[in-house]
Amino acid sequence: MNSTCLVCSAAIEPFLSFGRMPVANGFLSESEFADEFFYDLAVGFCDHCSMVQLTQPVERERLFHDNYAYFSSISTRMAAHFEEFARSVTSQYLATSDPFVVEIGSNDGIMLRHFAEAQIRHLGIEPSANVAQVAIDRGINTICKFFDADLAREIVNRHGHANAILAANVMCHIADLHTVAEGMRILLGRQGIAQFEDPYLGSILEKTAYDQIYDEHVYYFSISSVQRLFSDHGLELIDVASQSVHGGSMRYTLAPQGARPVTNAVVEQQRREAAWGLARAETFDKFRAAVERSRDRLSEVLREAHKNGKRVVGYGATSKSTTVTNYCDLSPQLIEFISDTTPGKQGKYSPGVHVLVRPYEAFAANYPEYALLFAWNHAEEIMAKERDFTARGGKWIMYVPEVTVV
Ligand code: DWN
Ligand code: SAH
Ligand code: ZN
Repeated sequence: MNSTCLVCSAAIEPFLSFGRMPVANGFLSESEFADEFFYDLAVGFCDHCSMVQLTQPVERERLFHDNYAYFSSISTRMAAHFEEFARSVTSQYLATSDPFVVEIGSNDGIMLRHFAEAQIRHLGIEPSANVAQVAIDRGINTICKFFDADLAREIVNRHGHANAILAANVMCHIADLHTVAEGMRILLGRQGIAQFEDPYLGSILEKTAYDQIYDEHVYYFSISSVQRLFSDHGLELIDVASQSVHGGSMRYTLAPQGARPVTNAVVEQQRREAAWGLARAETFDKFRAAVERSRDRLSEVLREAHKNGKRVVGYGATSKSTTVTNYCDLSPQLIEFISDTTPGKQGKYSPGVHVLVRPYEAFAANYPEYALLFAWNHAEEIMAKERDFTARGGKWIMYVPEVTVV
């Protein structure tokens, strides 16, 4: 099925389809099975503006509401990452009198809390009411709305221009990026900068991390697609920096056109993207082939374990796991349950395939032979705390960058 680019309206063709998918963070109870919502998950590449994107985005109110399942502060590693992010913004961009910081998609305040604690003027924009409330309870100024150009005007009227706009793992979630880019330009005035980070297309392709593809991730950014999108709104990409979190992210720095020098890092990363062929159809065809191989191999490993009477438990009920379990058809027959530390996910079933999510204690109380690491992006943190599991002979099944049993 052909569709049109969400950024530039050119025609695009999908290069990879996953079939029918439920909402990635739509953990549900048994009584809700009958009414579960499904859509067709597929990604395409726009030849015209080089944006990789979902061909059929899901309505945002289905994804972000007063019962959003992801609480950012759940991982120690991410808490440390955002503390460092806040520190670097403060020292580089806030050395002025009475600075003002705005964060888009501030969730439970994992990053903004550092500005609040330092008594720096700050404002979080977070449409999911339950996670926003956690931030508010922590004393972090938060508005429960979707960010757009109108809201940016309101913020300028009330608080003045922002010295820094920050956004982590949220820009790629917003289908209408034009109103967001426009809002950022309005909110920044002439002096400010914006910094945002998201999973990087180059890393997703390199690691065959196809599970980053799900409803909330509408876009898979590269340097060229980001540059092009924001330049239409008077914002220039002045710096980029790779980040190791979430399996390989990119942090982009934007400033009003001509306001600040462009670093070499931008030019170098662009050169790398050209060499990799990040804008060539063959690159995406190769990715599709690698994804299909990965799916077949993982399915085989799990079916083999089941045949041999081995227990397999999923580790981390991630959004990403919804793509994997549904695409590879991993039913409760193959995965006994998924262990997760988020109270709101526990006792519910995973979207689509309906594997039960249980508290971490259920994993620790009766170790299975295999743990399927859905939270592979937190592998270091998790392996460090699960030495006892491996010491007792437990094995990890991993599927990024390749299906392996270790
Ligand atoms: O982009 C997004 C990122 C920032 O977060 C959102 N669209 C949604 C979400 O994606 P995710 O669900 O794939 O994120 P994580 O961080 O990979 O999720 C980790 C999950 O694993 C959480 O449910 C918590 C759980 N967990 C656990 O049970 N034990 C995590 C750790 C570190 C643990 O030790
Ligand atoms: N920044 C956090 C949260 C990422 S999850 C982190 O990196 O851990 C994505 C968050 O963006 C969710 O909390 C969601 O409610 C929020 N969000 C989605 N669309 C948004 C929009 N248009 N404006 C502001 N926030 C949005
Ligand atoms: Zn386009």
